Amino acid sequence: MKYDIRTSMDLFRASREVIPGGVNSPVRSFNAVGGSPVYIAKAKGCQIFDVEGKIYIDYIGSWGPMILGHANGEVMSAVAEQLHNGTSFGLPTGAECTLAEMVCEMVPSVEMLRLVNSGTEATMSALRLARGVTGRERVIKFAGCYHGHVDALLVEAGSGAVTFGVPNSPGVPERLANLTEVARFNDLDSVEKIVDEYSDEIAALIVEPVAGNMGVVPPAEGFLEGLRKICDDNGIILIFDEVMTGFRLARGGAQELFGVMPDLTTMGKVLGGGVPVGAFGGKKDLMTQISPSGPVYQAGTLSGNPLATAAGIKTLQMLNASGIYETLEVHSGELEKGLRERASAANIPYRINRVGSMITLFFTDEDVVDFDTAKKCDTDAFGRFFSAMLNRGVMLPPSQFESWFVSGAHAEMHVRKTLDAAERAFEEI
Ligand code: KE4
Repeated sequence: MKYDIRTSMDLFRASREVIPGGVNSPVRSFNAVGGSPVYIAKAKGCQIFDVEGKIYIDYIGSWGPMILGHANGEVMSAVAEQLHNGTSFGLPTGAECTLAEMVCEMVPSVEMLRLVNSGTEATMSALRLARGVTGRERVIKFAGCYHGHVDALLVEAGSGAVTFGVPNSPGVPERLANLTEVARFNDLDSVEKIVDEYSDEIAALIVEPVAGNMGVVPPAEGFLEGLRKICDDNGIILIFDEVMTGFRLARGGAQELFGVMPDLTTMGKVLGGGVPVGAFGGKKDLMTQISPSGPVYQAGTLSGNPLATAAGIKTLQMLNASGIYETLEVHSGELEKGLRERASAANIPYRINRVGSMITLFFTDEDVVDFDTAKKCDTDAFGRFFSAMLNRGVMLPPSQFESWFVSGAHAEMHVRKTLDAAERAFEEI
């Protein structure tokens, strides 16, 4: 095997010649935190190894999929076994049916689903379905929520869009953007106002039930229940975007945790165990409107491909078999508690929002409850903290507006090492 001895800087220089910004997804560029990206050679458990041999405790977790940790032995064996039997056929396989049956058993509101290849495809397809079945065109989203780079949803979007200051991306036709109404997360009045104005024109309301793309922002008491009622009263399709929360916050995702059932759910990340996958699902009367059983067209060459279904089935089997959610809660709680203690001791203005194994440390002295309060954070302070942690072998997501992810592979000692690094980093910044 040709051994690549190039450093991260060498690779970044070369990549920028042939890939926009040198990366295949903007948040990987480290633009938001300064410096240049670290190129990864391999990963195992909760650790990642860069091309120069440096080792980091990883809280990116591929932005969510790696809930079991990197290169989990059983998942890798399942994928390896499938590799020898072929990677894609363009014809149906039994594994697609098995994975769909597992999802329907785990996610309370899902009776039927379609597999796709990314979270973006899932939300794009769910939106088209909602518009197709209602005959309406407008959609409601929330400022700071990110649902992939779907044209209609790149309006006041979170994650990389806000990190790079393009929450409303060029290239999205104004006529299309004008069909997207933007409400304020945790503010039911802001939704009521839009519905009062456009009620019978609104096809769908899409929300991250726990926002993860402005940093972690939990739903306020009654918020999700309020959205459910508004949608019921106005014939609006309620879409929970659980691409990040699905299978992570509970077996059945946020809808199980908070007990509020959407009409459609979008999924991804954990569902593929790190192999590209997405899915959208819901009640049969909606999903049967999807081609070929219904008129709403949706398709994909690699949808439900054997590698993704092999990884997904094994991942979900392991999530169902283990007490991982209890372990995640213990270690994530220890991380939160330790960060609070150390940030307070260093007199750092901070807030921490956490739901299960999704956590964000905000550099601010104001509670973060929506996009406006999230944007008040001191992103320069976050950048300094990020670098100080990186230098001490801890890889945080390179943006203030992201969730950290704890995995089942993060043990007590990794949390302790992280907190030791944080103690010194708080002093340094
Ligand atoms: P993908 O198309 O990136 O697979 O999924 C889009 C998506 C949809 N919905 C939610 C709630 C999401 O969080 C995402 C993608 N999340 C970001 C991280 N915040 C992906 C990281 C990236 O863009 O590189």
